[in-house]
Amino acid sequence: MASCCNSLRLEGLFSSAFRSSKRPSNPIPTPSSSSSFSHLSTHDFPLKNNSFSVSHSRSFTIKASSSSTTIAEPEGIKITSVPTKPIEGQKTGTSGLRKKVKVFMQENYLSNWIQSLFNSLPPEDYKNGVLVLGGDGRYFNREASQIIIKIAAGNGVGKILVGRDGIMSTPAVSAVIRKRKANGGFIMSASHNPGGPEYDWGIKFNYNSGQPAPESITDKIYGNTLSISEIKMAEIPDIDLSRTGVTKYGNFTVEVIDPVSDYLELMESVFDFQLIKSLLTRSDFRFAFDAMHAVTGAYAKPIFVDKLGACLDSISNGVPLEDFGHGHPDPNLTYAKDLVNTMYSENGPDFGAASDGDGDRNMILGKKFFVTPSDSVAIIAANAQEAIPYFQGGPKGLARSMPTSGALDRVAEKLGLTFFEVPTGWKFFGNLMDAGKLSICGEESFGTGSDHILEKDGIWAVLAWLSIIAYRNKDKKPGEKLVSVSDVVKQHWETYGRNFFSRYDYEECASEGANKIIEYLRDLASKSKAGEKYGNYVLQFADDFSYTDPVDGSVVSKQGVRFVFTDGSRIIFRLSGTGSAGATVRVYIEQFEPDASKHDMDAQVALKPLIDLALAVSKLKDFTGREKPTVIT
Ligand code: VG1
Ligand code: CO
Repeated sequence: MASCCNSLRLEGLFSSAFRSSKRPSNPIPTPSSSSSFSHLSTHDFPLKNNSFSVSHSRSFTIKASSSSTTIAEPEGIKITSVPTKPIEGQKTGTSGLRKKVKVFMQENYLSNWIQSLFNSLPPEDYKNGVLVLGGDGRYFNREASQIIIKIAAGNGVGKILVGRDGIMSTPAVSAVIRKRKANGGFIMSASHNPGGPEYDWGIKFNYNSGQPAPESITDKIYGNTLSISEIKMAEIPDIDLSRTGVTKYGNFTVEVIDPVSDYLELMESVFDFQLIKSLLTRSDFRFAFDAMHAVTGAYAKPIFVDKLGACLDSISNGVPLEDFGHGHPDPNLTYAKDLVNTMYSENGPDFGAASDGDGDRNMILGKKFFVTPSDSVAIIAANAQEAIPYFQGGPKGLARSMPTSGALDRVAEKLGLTFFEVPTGWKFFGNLMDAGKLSICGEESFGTGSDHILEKDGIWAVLAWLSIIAYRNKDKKPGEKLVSVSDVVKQHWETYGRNFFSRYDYEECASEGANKIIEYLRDLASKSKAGEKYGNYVLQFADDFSYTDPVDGSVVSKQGVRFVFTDGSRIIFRLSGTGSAGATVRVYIEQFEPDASKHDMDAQVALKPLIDLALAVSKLKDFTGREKPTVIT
């Protein structure tokens, strides 16, 4: 046992790993001893209603009306045509379709969307093909898994690979699609949005290189939801997802797979696990990971503890729960408060990290130190070649979403790398990666990743940071002062300057006021002229960001109104595309500071004049009636 474990008992506010949950019912077990059952026939398939299957009487979202007709019986599977009608509002946002659980539970709501997706894909992309199905363990995933499996079978899919208990993180789904050469995959998650009967559910579709479906597909799906008239359902029993193994029904196969192994294998090929282990097992280094009762609970123990030698106590909230233990699985300073308190306490750990609902976001903290995500991606890019074997030959290109700070731009410039600025949402990075133009990218919203898969990847970001810290300390003897997270960040600022950055979120505003703000700013931007004075700032340009994809030439517009000043400072406004109720206004504020003597300032203090300017220019209080933001990052 690693010596660190003796010193790693975290007290006080830090909740210990695998503690009894605030909501102990239906915990979804972490991967452990699973028995395999192969080639069970329909007859010996366990039809009993165990905790992960759904009784037919609870399959309420499928309207099996008396007018259903049998449309085919290929080799023993009966496929039924279930009549349905279009449902309004099934347009996907920044990342998949997200609504309240109650909306998804309405008759045929989920089924209509899934069938519309099959109606949107060329048949050769799924007929007799392989699809992947995973999710973050949230409420309604069990029912949804069974519905998706039946509609996939009904549409002629050959095989579906499902994570045990329906669990698979977004990055792991992307990894499995790529490794198993699947045609695509579904992710049952509303990501960082809260879960439970009163909260959110969501569905995302990733395509054949594991990337989030581009707008060309999601627009087609939306179009088809407006004209749908039938759902093709296979009449097969509910699948027991609690055990790995293969089940066949005629030409259709369901394989329940371990959600961790393919992903772990990929991580071992990207990083030097021995190097990371040498850090995590040091007695003078303490690590803390908060899985927020979300999907990385299933990954944290096998990866950080079993493989890399971290202590079990270093994992908190490590069991995925249907309602995330009443939490909001968003790893930021507001919603990951327990971890933040631990990291800022006297004698806190040296390194802290958290991940979101579906495991694609990350927050990185040092001892009493928060790494802003815009800095995080820049620092990973600057250190990748020396600390991470996957980047041995150097990264190919770098990219960030438009509102993310320009810290990464400076690294690209110094390293002589191609650089891209794309709209908010990971789907815009995929084409660049597929075309071999991009290696490392990130968003200010706690998303960081590389072309090892085509999704942002929370655990990857944590391993990247651990690699950097481990590399910097590899020759340090016990007792010698270690290079800390804050040392790495401060050295980076010394070299590149500091891009102060903050984001203000005004959640659940009335849609009307929120829309008006954006209309007002769009108008203001279109009328503004270079050289105009905004307080002490001089305008360089203002616009509503639009983007032409350099690979396929597709154009997206209205991606955020930005005011860029002559000193490089920016204020940016956009509406969230991931909410399920009302509207969230996001205000992004950035200012570059080359002077190292000012780098230690608190971001809120350094940015105060610019924040005040942003609020005044947008008349935010007047339009929303809000005095204060709900979340400050
Ligand atoms: C937010 C973030 C965006 C991120 C998206 C999905 O979108 O700003 O950067 O890609 O969430 O992340 P919006 O439209 O609400 O600003 V996740 O982890 O929720 O899939
Ligand atoms: Co997410």
